[in-house]
Order: sequence, then C-alpha cells, then structure tokens
Amino acid sequence: MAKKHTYRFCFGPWNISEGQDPYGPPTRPAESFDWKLSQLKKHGFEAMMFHDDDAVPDLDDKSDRQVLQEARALRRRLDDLGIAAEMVAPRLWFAPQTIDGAYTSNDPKCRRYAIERSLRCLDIADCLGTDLIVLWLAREGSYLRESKNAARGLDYLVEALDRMLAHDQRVRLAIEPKPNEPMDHAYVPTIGHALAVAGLTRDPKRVGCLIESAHAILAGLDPADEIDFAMRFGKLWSLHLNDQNGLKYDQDRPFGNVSLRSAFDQIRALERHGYGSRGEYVCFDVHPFRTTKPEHWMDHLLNSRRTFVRLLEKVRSFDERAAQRLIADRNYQALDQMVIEHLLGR
Ligand code: GLO
Ligand code: MG
Repeated sequence: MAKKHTYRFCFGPWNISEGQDPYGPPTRPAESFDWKLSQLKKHGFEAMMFHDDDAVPDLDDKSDRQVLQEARALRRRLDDLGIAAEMVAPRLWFAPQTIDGAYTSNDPKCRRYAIERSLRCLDIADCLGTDLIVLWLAREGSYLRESKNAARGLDYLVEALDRMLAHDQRVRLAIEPKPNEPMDHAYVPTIGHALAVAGLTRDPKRVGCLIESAHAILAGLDPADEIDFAMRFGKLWSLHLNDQNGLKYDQDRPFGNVSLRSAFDQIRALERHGYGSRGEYVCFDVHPFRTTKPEHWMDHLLNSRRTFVRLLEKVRSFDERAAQRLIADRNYQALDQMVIEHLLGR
C-alpha cells in the first residue's frame, strides 16, 4: 500500500491566465485576484505564490508606507483563509527601467531601480510571513552578444544578491534558471550556474534554487537529474512542475502532459531526497490551453495535481528490489520494459 502523501501544493495568480499570446488577444475575460484566491482555497491548495505586484498592485506608484500597509492587509486575509504565501518574486521584466535587463542593465539608474524594487519585495515577503524570494532572472542576459559583457553581468548580479542578503538577515533567495525567452541567451541557464553564482555571494547558505521542469527541458537537460543535482546540495527550495514539448517557446503545459515517464522520474527524484519534508511546496507553473473555456479554467491545475498524486502512487509501488536485480545484471532492456509496464498499470 502506498504511504499517504505529505506534499503540499500551490500556484500563482498568473497561472489562471486569460489566453493571450504574442499573436492574439485574451480568450477569457479577466477575473479578479479575489476570485483566484477563492478558487485556490476552494480546491484545497495550501499556498499561493506571489509576484511583488500581485501582492501590492502598482507598487511603483506607492509610498513605502502604503506598500507595507497593503501587504499587511493581504497577510490578514491570507491568515483568515488559512493560506500561506509560498514566496514573493520581484517582477523585474515589465517596468520601463528593465527593458535592457534589470540587475545587469547597462544603465546604472536602471540597475539601481532593480535593486531598490527587490528590497521592497523583501519587505513585502516579510509582511506576508515568508522568507523565500524567487528570482526568475527574466531579462538578465543578452539579445545581442556585443551589447553586454557576461563577466560584468555576473558581478552586477552578485552585487544585487548581496544587497538583498544584507537587507534581511533571514531571507533566502531561490534562483529560477531558464536558458532563453525572453532573452536570446540568459546568464543563468541551469542549476549548475545558479549554484555557482550562489558561491560568489556574501552568504552562499542563503542562496539556493528553484527548478522548473520546462526550463530544464529547454536547456536540453533532464528535469529529474536537475532535481537530483540541486537536492544533493540541499538547495532545492521550490519547484515549478509543468511540461514542455521539445525545444520551442516556453509552453507551461500541465505536469505529465508530454512525458509521463519524465514526470514519474521527477517525482522519484523528489522522493529520494524527501522534498517537502522541510516545508517546501510543490508549485505548478502551468497555463490553460488558449482554447480553454472559462468554466474549465482551473482544470490544468487540478489535472497537474491529480497526475502528480497518481504518479506518486506509481513511484511508491515501484518494485525497487526487482529493479536493482536487473541493474546488477545490466539488463537495462528489461528494466526499461518494467518501467513501461508499471506506468501502463498492467
Ligand atoms: C517564466 C517563469 C515565471 C516565473 C514566475 C515567478 O518562464 O517560469 O512563470 O516562475 O514569474 O517568478
Ligand atoms: Mg516558473
């Protein structure tokens, strides 16, 4: 019998998206933040992920006092609902100051904006009761190789991380690598890069990472191996499970949509290292298909969680002893078929 799972699940308000893409407008009418929060609660997710401006809209136009007041008001609402804030992420890819990069912009005024905005994000996280900041380094990279200097970019990045670490002695920074999109090439494309950057900061213990399945696939890597690698260093502090069909635009498909086997392997890696036992959440960074009708708006999230839970049973009921015998005999052909038969539910 499979043990009862102890995983806790979450998503962000941006995961209930309206269907716009670079070639066409929304296909569903926008819903309010309150509606999204009520859906999260209704469907039994335990936490919500936040961008800084999901928590405090239009924060660039507000005073520090106003930002903190609104963040505290949100905290009271979350507490009343029994919902935790999993993390807060500075959204550093919308503002005019981040057109040419945020921490690594060539313009010192823009770099200053990025750091100041990140420090505000830390204050918001503190109000919301989380010590976890996620840094998806969306525009830290280059569109044009000759326009930037990657070594200097690294120095700027470390400087920004150091400012955040100094601002709040408890905060933990989780870098979310992605190799491309929106940039042609990102400065931090993989977990190995993220951990190397962590090592250059003033407090490497407080800099870890977040793995997104699709981002690993876009980097030509196996998400399960990325999980094993990060967890071997004790650095996997959050997780964006989803799926991706080959090397094209970032798809954020439901978890297991393309490869059930890869999803199974990712959960095996999580289980091996006890992901979740130190309070980490399983987050789904998935989007509805553009064709989705409003009445099916939550299905990509519910289906991702259902697939996770069903595959978790498969992971826990996998005959590890039989697998080990085949491995010892180097009979990988039989091992391969054993995995397939197990997933097919013979
Ligand atoms: C985009 C990223 C994005 C981040 C989110 C949190 O490719 O996956 O969804 O995870 O903005 O910072
Ligand atoms: Mg993500």
